[in-house]
Amino acid sequence: MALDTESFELLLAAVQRFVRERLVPAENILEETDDVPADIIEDMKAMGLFGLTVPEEFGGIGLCVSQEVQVNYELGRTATAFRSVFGTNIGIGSQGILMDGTPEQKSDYLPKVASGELVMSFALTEPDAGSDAASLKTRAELDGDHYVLSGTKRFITNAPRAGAFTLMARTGGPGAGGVSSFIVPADLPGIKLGKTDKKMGQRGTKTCDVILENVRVPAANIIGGVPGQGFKTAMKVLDRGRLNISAVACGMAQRILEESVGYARDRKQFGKAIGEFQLIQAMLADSQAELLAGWSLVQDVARRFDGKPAHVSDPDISMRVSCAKLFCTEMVGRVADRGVQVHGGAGYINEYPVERFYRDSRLLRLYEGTTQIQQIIIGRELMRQG
Ligand code: COS
Repeated sequence: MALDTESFELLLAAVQRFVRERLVPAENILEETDDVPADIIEDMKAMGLFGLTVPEEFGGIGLCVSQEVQVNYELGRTATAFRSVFGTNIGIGSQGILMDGTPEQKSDYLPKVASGELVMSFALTEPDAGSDAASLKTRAELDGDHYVLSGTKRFITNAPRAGAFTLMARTGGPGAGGVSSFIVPADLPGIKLGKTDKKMGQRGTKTCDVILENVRVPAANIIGGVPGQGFKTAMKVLDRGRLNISAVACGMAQRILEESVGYARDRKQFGKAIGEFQLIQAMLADSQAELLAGWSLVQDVARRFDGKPAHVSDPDISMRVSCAKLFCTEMVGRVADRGVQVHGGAGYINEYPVERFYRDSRLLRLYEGTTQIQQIIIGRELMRQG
């Protein structure tokens, strides 16, 4: 599955223009209102951004992973909250249905996802199950042809905007084998949302608890129809999600670098532009080199991803995804830190975009698996391969 090259080039150019002309100028509004303006969301729907990765047969654009990472690179060049409006839809919110869903689940949900009519979000994390995702406690008890779900999901991105969740709950015994993934419509009786989290950065991205109290979900809503497969679905979804976070990290690093070079050209000290000093150039050079290394890695892993069927997982590719997530998200942390340093005191003032990117980038090392979880995945696979 991929969009033909000519159409993709046009789409990418349109996304670049949209980021430059619509999103970058709205970054301050986002920061002040903690929300994405409604007219921007409408423009995103009109551009087809809600259906980027949904196959054409279900009304989407049908990008392959190599194309998706390029779009995410461009979106990384502005505030992350813009992407989060539709990012869960085309990413972790709906990929489970795409990868492992039954034909009925695909035809019921994916067209609505692609049009933006249905916003989906991914609900795995719980108060006591973060990195140790397989220990999740949300119960799903079979009762006739329904499951009754009770539990709390935490830090759920886009929950306040979601029409449905891809939600992991325990249908069986302890551990990964007891977990199933459900499609849970957000308006079912018994679902409540907690208050919106106040975060360090990524303002405009909405996250909150999702509390389930005896929520009756049809058994037919188990993704793929077979209980006990949900942890694997979640991990496969996260593999693709982590690669996309890596692409966002590279785009963000590119923007921070551009802001830093621009500042270094304009700002004069000791009688000349600070960019003429080699100590400033050294910081810019390190950022450029690391950014190019990260982006090459992302594109390589994306090509490997495209070389296999979407629903099949490959431990070697999962390991490489973790390398990309680890390297690129740590890399953007260093680039953001240097960006602030190049700006000097101005970099600590919120008039300059680097201040916001410094805060926004911090989350990339945490969500969709911390750096330490990526290290564990890489280390385990190295030991397995021998
Ligand atoms: N694709 C497909 N299947 C996978 C997989 C992948 N990428 N990773 C693991 N699995 C399978 C394993 O093969 C295993 O299957 P079997 O029981 O048939 O052998 C099963 O899933 C359990 O895997 P594992 O034993 O590795 O599970 P662990 O409990 O040890 O946990 C980690 C694995 C730590 C990697 C996992 O819990 C994780 O990624 N944690 C971070 C969670 C996260 O990213 N949270 C962010 C939430 S979204 S913002």
